[in-house]
Amino acid sequence: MIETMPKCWNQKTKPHFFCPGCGHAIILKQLGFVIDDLKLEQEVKFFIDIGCSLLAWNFYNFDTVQTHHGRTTPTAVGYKMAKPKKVVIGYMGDGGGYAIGLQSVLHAAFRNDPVTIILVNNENYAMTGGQMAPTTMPNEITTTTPTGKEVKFGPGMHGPELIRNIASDKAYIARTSMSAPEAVKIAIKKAIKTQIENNAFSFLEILSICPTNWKTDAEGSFERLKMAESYYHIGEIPPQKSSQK
Ligand SMILES: Cc1ncc(C[n+]2csc(CCOP(=O)(O)OP(=O)(O)O)c2C)c(N)n1
Ligand code: SF4
Repeated sequence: MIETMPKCWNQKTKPHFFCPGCGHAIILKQLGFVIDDLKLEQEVKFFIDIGCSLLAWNFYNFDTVQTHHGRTTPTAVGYKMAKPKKVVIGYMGDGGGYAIGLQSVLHAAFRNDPVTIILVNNENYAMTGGQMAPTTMPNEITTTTPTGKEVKFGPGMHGPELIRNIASDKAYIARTSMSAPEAVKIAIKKAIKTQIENNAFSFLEILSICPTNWKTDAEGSFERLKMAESYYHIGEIPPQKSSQK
């Protein structure tokens, strides 16, 4: 039988709080299926950021910890240090992970902390009204770049590629897109298995849509997502051959 909803999904809190068509909800559903498949409901501790990720605070039946903006990674890492047998997942937006919380993500990768970080890249600060984020692409329109992001603000940030440079070779670092939910599920499973089986860091960026701030309908959202998919490389980012970290 094909399951339509994860078993670890808290049914009492559905319909959820995300805007209609939001990518977060599609991604969180895939995460739920992975937790079911790996039978981790009792083992997992889920840490969420400020930003639209906070709307997941009651999404599942398992324990979820609400952290401050950009502080999800150190909170998750601290918990893992205290409870090494638990499976620890941090979930955040591109603002939370690549702007205010970047230093914590980099240190966790550098130390090879055995946690899984899932970062949803919708190219804007969604919860605060759609401002430019580090991942906003050149010429992309946001509320603070109404005529398109200018060259002086730099290119869109390639987070997984940056992290790969300092991460252990044992770490799993990848980017995927919510346009392919099955691929999202496979990548999340790989990331969590890296934590459990290799006792290593894992980082997954997922390209996503924000129809509310993008002011797009379903077709327009997926057209803009396609542009992100051609700007940002989709797939695993393997260790460089010369490196032995
Ligand atoms: C220390 C601090 N600075 C700024 C804010 C305001 N703030 C709340 S959410 C947010 C940005 C969220 O963007 P992102 O992390 O990309 O997540 P999204 O909402 O796009 O999913 C900001 C700047 C805050 N809550 N705390
Ligand atoms: S503002 Fe954007 S990211 Fe936030 S819930 Fe709505 S559609 Fe999703």
